Amino acid sequence: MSRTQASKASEAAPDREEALELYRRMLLIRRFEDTVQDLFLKGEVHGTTHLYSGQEAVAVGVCSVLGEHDRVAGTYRGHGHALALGVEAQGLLDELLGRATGVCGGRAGSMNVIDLEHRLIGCFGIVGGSIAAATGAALALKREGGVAVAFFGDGAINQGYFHECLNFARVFRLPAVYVCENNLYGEFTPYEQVTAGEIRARAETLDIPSQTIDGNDVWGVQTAAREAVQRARAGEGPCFIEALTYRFVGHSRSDPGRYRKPGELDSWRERDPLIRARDAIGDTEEVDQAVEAQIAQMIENALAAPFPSPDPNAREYKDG
Ligand SMILES: Cc1ncc(C[n+]2csc(CCOP(=O)(O)OP(=O)(O)O)c2C)c(N)n1
Repeated sequence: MSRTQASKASEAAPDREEALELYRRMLLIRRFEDTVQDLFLKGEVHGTTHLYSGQEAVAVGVCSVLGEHDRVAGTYRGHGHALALGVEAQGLLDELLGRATGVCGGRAGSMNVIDLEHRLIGCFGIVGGSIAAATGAALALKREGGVAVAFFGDGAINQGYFHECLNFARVFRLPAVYVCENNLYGEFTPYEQVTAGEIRARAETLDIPSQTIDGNDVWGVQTAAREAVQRARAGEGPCFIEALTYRFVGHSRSDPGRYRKPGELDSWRERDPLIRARDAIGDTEEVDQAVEAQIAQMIENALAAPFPSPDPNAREYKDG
């Protein structure tokens, strides 16, 4: 993989069917997140939530090139990673509402969803936890076949284990792809205020091929991810991708994001990954309507689902 400094936004969309599918996944994430925010404000979602709105092209582009043996570790902003992998949206919504029909029986909450059937080895509330988990998975996959992907934010690259894990992955040529979603902020702090040097340089110094890409261009992300995954599959070791993106909402819960510079949000909205995809595809009405209907039905189902039994010694947890 080449080490490019500037983003290489792809102009060419893939064939229409595939383009529509990528768009559908991004739209599902966007509407899912709007729904979660709404239900959170109504008191139906407990604890906290970190939404992914604005970053959809990163998860969708990367996950679109993964195969059945690959594994993914997401962050506490992980609803997007889960849906991009094909985790059932209904099961995920039920999970966030604490219902027994949720993908983890209603006990994981927003930050800690796991769905092994859909290759999601976990979402992690600990900043950078996904890096360690994916590196461990990559060690196993080196023998078994497959690639492990870690999604993490720009804040995670200042954690000690970022360096330990990437060094380990490079030394042992693990099939790992590290995807840093640089959305410009770590919680409420602009990343340049806490990060010395260039993000990509952290990987380059460990001799890990790296590139910075436009994270709001789903096809550009797909192209970069395909290259990185193929390289890892071929036994050539890990790659690092810095995807430049932006979250349209606050860090979590009801954060209105007042720390943003004036006009910043508007200028990123003009680069909305969904609008860009829609402009490239043309007519998306059928997909738009199908996703709206799916979401409306999901809300109804989720609110009607039962809560889990409060028994702390439930058998399934003892048996693992
Ligand atoms: C090890 C650790 N330290 C601190 C926190 C508190 N915390 C939660 S989110 C966050 C900001 C992380 O920012 P970034 O990695 O850029 O991800 P983003 O939220 O922008 O997606 C912090 C410091 C934590 N969860 N884990």
